[in-house]
This record gives sequence, structure tokens and C-alpha cells, in this order.
Amino acid sequence: MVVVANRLPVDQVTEPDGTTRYQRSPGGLVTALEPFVAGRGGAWVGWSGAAGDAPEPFESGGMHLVPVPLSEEEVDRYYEGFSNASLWPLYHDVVEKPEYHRTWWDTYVQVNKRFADRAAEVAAEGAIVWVHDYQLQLVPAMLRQRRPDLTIGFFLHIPFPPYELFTQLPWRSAIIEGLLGADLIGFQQPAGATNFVNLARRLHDLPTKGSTVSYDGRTVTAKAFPISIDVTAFDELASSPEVLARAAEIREELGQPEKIVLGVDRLDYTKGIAVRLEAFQELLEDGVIEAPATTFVQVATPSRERVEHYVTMRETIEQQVGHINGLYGSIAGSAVRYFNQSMPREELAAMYRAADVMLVTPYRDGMNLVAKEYVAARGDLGGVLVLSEFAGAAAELKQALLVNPHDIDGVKKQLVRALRMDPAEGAKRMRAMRRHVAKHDLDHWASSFFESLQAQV
Ligand code: ADQ
Repeated sequence: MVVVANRLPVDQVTEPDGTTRYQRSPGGLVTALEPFVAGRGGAWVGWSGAAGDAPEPFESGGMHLVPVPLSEEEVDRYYEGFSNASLWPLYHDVVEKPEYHRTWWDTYVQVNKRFADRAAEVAAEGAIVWVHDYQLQLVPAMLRQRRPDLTIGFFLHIPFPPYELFTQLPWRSAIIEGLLGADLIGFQQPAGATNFVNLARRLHDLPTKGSTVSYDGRTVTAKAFPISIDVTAFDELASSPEVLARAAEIREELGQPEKIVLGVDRLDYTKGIAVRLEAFQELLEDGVIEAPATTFVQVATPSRERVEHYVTMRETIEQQVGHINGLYGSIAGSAVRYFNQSMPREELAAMYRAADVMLVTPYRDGMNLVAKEYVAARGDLGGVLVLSEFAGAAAELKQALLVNPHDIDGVKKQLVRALRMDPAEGAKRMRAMRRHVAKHDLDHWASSFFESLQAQV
């Protein structure tokens, strides 16, 4: 079993004396895949996150880790350029205008080849290889060419766009052919799988039947596997005495507001942070809510800080926060508490537990794990989730208050409804959502993908 992903499941840490070591990344994906990889004596091929030479392969957590080197220029063109300034906005409904540059594409091809070479070197005869995400869409075909004996799976963590958007891409055919190298292609939503099958038919004139495409004498299946989180672990963390004490402390430190509204995101233009701030500001203006009796806490992890769209978006959001606080803050407290920081899981869990309303308003999101974390954290059945209908999670968390983030009046209406919701109704909704996520957790996701992939051969 070999996992191929842009990043290795470890982060490089520099000690005070200048030496470096590797530490397991805290991410959920690593937790989910580790048992599959480690249990099979498997390998993980990925970039360490630092530009320059890569260390020799090493063992960690029962896995054989194979670092792929990327030069400064490759990080610039393959990662920040083609992956995050071409594909990311294109696959998220062109929320921002994608940029297409031939040099970026050439580097994307070159780096995908390097990942495919490494995977081809380490995979045992007849091994299963699971390739992840939009940075590596050419790897399946490159790998099949090098190693026809392998079973290849691919999972896309972000949405897959319809024909009308996807065909903007000057290298559209190469991407579809790259993905067709896999035996099984997993998407977050059935719509992504349908879009892919349609593209294979319309763009490449390939025979398709339901969720399958006939290509090169093989059958390629495209199917939805909605990702999730380790629900039990998050639930336990959020109900631990330490986290509960911290949740109470957070309320106190905020000056015991009547209501806490929370947003937690990677600072990304797809997440709709500005929309939330706008809705909150208008409700203050309208006199429907008052600050700091109602306080909005927004935690935004720094992300892709060298990509231009991200720099301008951060400035806009910070101005908006300053503006709202200037108008509606008081000596007693601010209306919006904004943190451009990454927080430890325990602190996030305490925030989820303290928040009366969780606002998740992306314009488009493959899944959105924050929404699922909030539900997993609310073992007390408290709290109301307001969720964008354009997040993959909306297909599962049906008892959330759904909103169209483009409709500001609609967002305001649902936010007020959430703030005023009768606790019994809130508990009923939360219980139903918790029942769903308890069954559909991360292990369920990884096992179903893995079983479907094995069934292909
Ligand atoms: P992301 O776009 O990163 O993921 P999301 O699914 O919400 O979005 O995951 C974010 C993760 O980062 C969550 O686990 C959250 O707890 C954590 N996080 C956010 N802010 C944080 C902060 N300030 N401090 C610490 N942690 C923070 C992509 C896709 C999603 C898809 C996932 C998984 O865009 O749609 O759900 O992959 O497939």
C-alpha cells in the first residue's frame, strides 16, 4: 500500500540548536490513513513542506516515508501557481479569477512526474496506490504507464467542476487523461463524479455507463466518498474536563456575552468570511442585535500567504473587522474578536463548546470538516449550526440552518433564527446530525474507499 499526497504526514521541526527533526502532522487525514498504511508495511510519498533538497527515505509511525524534493521555483509554479492560483479557484466555481500560465503548467507536469517516479520505485509488485488531491491529478496515468501491475485509486478533496467551467482550462484533456489512469476516482459529492463522467464522454468521446468510463481496455469508476473526521476522538476531547473548563473560561474572558457566534476557517476566499462579517454588521446596524452582548469570534488560520488573492482578501477582512469594532465596540468589549492564528485542537474544541452559533458560509467547499467537528463537539446537544448549502457537508447535515452565502438577507435571517432558537429544537437538530456523523466517520470513509478499490481488481 502506497499513499501519494502533496505533503508527507510529518512536519519538519527546527530545534533551538538548529538541528531538524520530523514530527507527525496533527491532521485528520494522517490519522485516518496511518492504520491502513502502517498495518500493511506501506509507504507514503510526499513533499516535506520545505524547498530544497529532500532527506533520504526514513521510517516513522510504522510507515516508510519517501520525501519528494521541490525547488523554490517549483514551489512557486507547481504549488502556489498552478495548484493554488489556477486549479483551486477554477474548481471552486471561479469564486476568484484563475490565472493560467504555461510555465506553471510545465512545472506541474514535471513535479507530477517526479511523484510518479518515486511511487513507481517504492510500490511492491501488485501493490495498491492511493493518490490524493488536485496537486497530483496527472500521477495516476503516469504511474500506470510505469507500473501496469498496480491498482490505483485517486481521491479529490475539493469539488470537481462541471463541463462549462472545467473546459476553460487550456490543459483540460491532459488532466482528464491523467485521472483516467486510476481504477477508482473518489469525489466528495455525487455531482463531482457525474461531472467527471460527463467530461470523459463529451471531451474525449469515451463510452460511459452510469458511474463508469471505458478507457484503454479498462473500466474506470467515478464515485462519491464523503470524507469525515474521527468523531469519537473529537467528541471525547470536547467533553473532557479540561476542555469544558476552558470553554467556561472563554465565555468569562469574553465578558460573559449572552450569545457567542463563531467562525473557524483557513483564511481562504472560498470560505465566505466577509459575508459573515457583513451579515453581522448589518444586524448591528439594524439594531436587531447588540455588541458585546452578542460577540462574534472569528478564527482564521494563515494560509497560502504568498498567493496574491490571499494577501488582498486578508486585508479586506482585517479592514472589515476594524470597521465593525470601531463602530460597535465599547470599553466593555469588541463586537468581533478576530484571530489570524492557528489554534491547538483543545482550544478549538473549547471554542466549539462555548459557541452558541457556528457560522460556516463557504461559497463552495468540497466538504468542510469544521461543520462536522462542531457537531462532534456538541455532546451536550447545545449550539446551532448555520451552514452554506454550497458546502459538501450540507448534503449530510440536513438539520443545520442552511443558507445561500450569496444572499445576505437570507444569511441574516438564519443567523437571527439561530440566535433565537428554542433549546429543545436546537437539541433535536443537533441529535439528528450527531447520529449521522457517528455512523459516517473517517474510518468509514477510508474503509469504503479502500474496499471499493480492492473490488475493482
Ligand atoms: P480545507 O479547505 O482546509 O480542506 P476544512 O475541511 O474545513 O477545509 O478543514 C480545515 C481543518 O483545519 C479543520 O480540521 C479545522 O479544525 C482546521 N482549522 C481551521 N482553522 C483552524 C485554526 N485556526 N487553528 C487550527 N486548526 C484550524 C480541504 C477541502 C475541504 C475538505 C477537506 C478534507 O477544501 O472541503 O473538507 O480538504 O477533504
